[in-house]
Amino acid sequence: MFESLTQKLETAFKKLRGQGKITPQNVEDSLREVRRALLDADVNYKVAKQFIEDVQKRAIGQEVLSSFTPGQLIIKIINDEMVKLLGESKMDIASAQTPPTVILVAGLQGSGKTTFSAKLANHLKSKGRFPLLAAADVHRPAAIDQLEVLGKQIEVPVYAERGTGAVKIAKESVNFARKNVRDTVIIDTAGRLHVDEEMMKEVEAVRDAVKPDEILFVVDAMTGQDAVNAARAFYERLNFDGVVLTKLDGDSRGGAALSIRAVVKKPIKFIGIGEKLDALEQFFPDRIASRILGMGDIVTLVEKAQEHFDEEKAVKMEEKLRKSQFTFEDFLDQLREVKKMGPISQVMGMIPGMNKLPANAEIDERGLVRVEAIIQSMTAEERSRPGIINGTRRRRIALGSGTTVQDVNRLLKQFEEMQKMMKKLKKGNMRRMMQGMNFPAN
Ligand SMILES: Nc1nc2c(ncn2[C@@H]2O[C@H](COP(=O)(O)OP(=O)(O)O)[C@@H](O)[C@H]2O)c(=O)[nH]1
Ligand SMILES: [Mg+2]
Repeated sequence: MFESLTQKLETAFKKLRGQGKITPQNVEDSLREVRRALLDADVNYKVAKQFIEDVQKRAIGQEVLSSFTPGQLIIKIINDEMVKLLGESKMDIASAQTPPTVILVAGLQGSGKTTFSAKLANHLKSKGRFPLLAAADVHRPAAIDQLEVLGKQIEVPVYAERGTGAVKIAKESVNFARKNVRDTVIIDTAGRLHVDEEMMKEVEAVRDAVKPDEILFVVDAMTGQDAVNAARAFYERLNFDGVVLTKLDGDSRGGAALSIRAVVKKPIKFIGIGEKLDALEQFFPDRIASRILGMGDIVTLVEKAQEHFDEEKAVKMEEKLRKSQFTFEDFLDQLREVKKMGPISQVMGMIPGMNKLPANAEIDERGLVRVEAIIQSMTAEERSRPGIINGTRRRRIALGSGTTVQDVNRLLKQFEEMQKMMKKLKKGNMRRMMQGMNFPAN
């Protein structure tokens, strides 16, 4: 699913990763590549243009967060915008106040309507509902047979009547459902290879006859821009409620998925991911976005860091440092903030300034555990006035924390250096302070 788009986006992001700071220039450069990747994936050009503009606006506006690597931040922004583009949240299908709920399934020929109808029936059945399938595709004789075969497989009744029109079958199926206590009717209709007037009229007539609670438009994701055009045409005539994207298991380039919502302003509700009748998924925009980006981990990490890194606290901390009031107590606080976010090795790169550390500045979990142990072995007074920690106290602290006097000495020395360095810093500069907190593992 979306492999080539994912690959191209990765290339675009790689260039940003090396950069230290988000500037209008490097945002523009990388977004140009993102845009090209989207167009190659057959995303509607207007949609791609708007998308890039939105990302750009947010990226430039977020210079405060130059704390992350630009690559990580851009990926997060692109991810958020992609979720927005795909539609914010999943949507359930309508349910009629008085049963049966009537669902009309429309779309071009071969898009997967009949398969989807059966999949949906299967899905509803598994949720305890009693669906009925209605075979209202009367134009291809095999279509009714196909639905009957599928219905048998999932043990869902199929309403069919050979030699009649679609409107009559649809109406009768609703009556049949009422009499036979089926709570949901799924009406499978005929499609054509291309949007044509006769087909539209027929679907409209069916709609007017049964007044469906939900009209779902089925579209083959592999058809890219054609899918978008078909969606627009059906939308103008039918004002459908939701979209079903099929064949996402194939080598879909992703264009349809990314464009349809923006073009028709209707949610994608389901995706088909295979020919089998259980190959149906509810549509979750965030999952699809992270599949497209292939960067789920980074997005999660940036989110965690944004969540946990308390900007206000950091500013206060900086103030303290500049006044040399930063104590081991504060330091311990910081350490714990960092640890909340997850494995240190992953998280460090996302702490302001940490991403600038030289590659040989080793940080590992054990080193931090040791630092924490040392600080914990200090008395409250020692923590706030490290100056009083003489030789005897050092030995006691080493013993109490299961470390050596050298370890304690090293920590004290680094802490002192950090305080010195902080005095030289300009206001607002968090980076160096955090860098000062880089205590080597051993
Ligand atoms: N790989 C894959 N094939 C699908 C999917 N949905 C439908 N198909 C296949 O697409 C073809 C056309 O499906 P059909 O339901 O008959 O389309 P209809 O003409 O719109 O009713 C059939 O061969 C289906 O098995 C899907 O999600 N993935
Ligand atoms: Mg069909």
